[in-house]
Amino acid sequence: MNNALRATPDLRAHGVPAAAMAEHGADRAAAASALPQVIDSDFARELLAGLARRPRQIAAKFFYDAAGSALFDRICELPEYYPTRTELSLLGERAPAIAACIADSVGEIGEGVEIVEFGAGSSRKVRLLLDALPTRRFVPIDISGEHLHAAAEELRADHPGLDVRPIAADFTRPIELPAVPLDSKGRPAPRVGFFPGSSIGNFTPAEALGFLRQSAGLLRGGGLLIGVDLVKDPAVLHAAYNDGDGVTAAFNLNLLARANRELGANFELPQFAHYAFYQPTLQRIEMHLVSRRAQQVRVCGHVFDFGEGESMHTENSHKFSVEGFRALAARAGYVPGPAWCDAQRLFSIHWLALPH
Ligand code: AVI
Repeated sequence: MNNALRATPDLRAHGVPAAAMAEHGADRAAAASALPQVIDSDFARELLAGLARRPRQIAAKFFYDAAGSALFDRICELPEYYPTRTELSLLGERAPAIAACIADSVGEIGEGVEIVEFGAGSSRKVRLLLDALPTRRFVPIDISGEHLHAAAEELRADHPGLDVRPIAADFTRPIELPAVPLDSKGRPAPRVGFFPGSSIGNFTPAEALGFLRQSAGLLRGGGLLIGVDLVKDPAVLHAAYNDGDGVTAAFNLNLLARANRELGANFELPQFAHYAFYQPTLQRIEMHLVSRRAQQVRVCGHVFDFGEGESMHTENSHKFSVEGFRALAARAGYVPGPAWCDAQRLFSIHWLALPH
């Protein structure tokens, strides 16, 4: 079998790069009825392109439909997955110092800052910040609209005076924020970005730099508070992405389940294995879905052959040194401020300032 995309109506029309298709033949009969509307979604376009590419790859942002977001929330509770609890306790313990540092850095807080959270999810961590930093408006941005709006409702109920303006969007693309609120004297609220969870690690280094540059443009005069996972014993990293309950495996496989649900694909989930390992030369965890046998899969009318052992690369999770991350932030135009770490140096939280 030649691991090829074989049914090819006109993938170019659906955003699949010509280079990715060049080596593939067409099966027009299968394609005739194969253009459901869902093919216009980003997920459909990127999955088709990713399946046609070698090595096969898809952006990690597609994990987060409602089911994937719920699985990720379960990952965050796992004993092996140290990042969430470590960052939460760091934030809890250091919130007064962090808030004082931010207040000092942005100058006049006036009637409160505006917090913009990138990839807000359940907005659990920002609550610790809201308790410590006078805030008049909170703008959570997340790709998973359902999850986002539910979390926004809960936050409104708990913080009646807070203006909560959720934006369901992919923040890796250019994004427009509502105009900064003005206080009674007409002064703009300082804008504070919040990007916890080390989601920056899910970008390639070039994408991470691109995100930091783009966010610096949005946050001028304020700054960014960002959670960054640290390099450490590979055994600790390995366990965090290979939990005993198989929740991370379910999270990874949900990508295929999502394709079945949304795109009418026919991935047989038991025929794919979750595979996650630490790649020390690139300082990152890689997650893959590995075909357990030779098999064919149909997605939006296109047939893909998987060889036994062939992988689809689904996620990178880069780990950083404190100094390495500060250097990256400085390249993007930030002025790195303090970094707070837990006693075991598992995780770090950085304040990156943006003077006017
Ligand atoms: C969201 N992101 C920072 C998580 C991580 O650790 O890279 C996603 C994740 N993947 C597997 N487990 C958690």
